[in-house]
Amino acid sequence: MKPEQLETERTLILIKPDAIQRGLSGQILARFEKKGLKIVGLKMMHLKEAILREHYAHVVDRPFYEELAQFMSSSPVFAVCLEGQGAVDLVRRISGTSPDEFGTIRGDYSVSVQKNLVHSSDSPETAAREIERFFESHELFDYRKEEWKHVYAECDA
Ligand code: IDP
Ligand code: MG
Repeated sequence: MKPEQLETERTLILIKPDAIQRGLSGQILARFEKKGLKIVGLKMMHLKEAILREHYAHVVDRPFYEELAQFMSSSPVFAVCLEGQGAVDLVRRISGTSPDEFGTIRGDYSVSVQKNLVHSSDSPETAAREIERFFESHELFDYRKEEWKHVYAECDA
């Protein structure tokens, strides 16, 4: 399978402050890398109020929002853009949605509904908006991932 023949998509993760404080960022990133996803953008950012209000607009009126905003701005995060076939759904499933979902990042390393280590985009439309929110176009890299010929088969195209 030639990497350029694949139809891939991009998604966004945030490795949250609790993951960095707990020394788990490498292990978290490794889970996505080991599944064959390509890192096309990666940066450390200290999130401030404006970007958090935009990113968490869907929960801004919830009672936990202030605590969430404090947590997410308490120390830096890693914003990472990942690419692969069906990447949005795949990355969301590797991340998990609750601390009870063993075998996922949240299930294996977290116990909190808030301090849950990793954000991942929940649909292709959200992913496109979130990638634009966290990355300038020149911060995203188009390159050939040689490993992909060992990751995908022709019948997967
Ligand atoms: P998601 O991260 O699984 O997509 P969302 O519902 O989009 O979950 O919520 C965004 C973030 O808000 C969660 O990742 C978590 O950190 C926090 N959060 C969600 N629900 C609660 C809650 O009930 N209490 C406290 N924090 C919450
Ligand atoms: Mg969400």
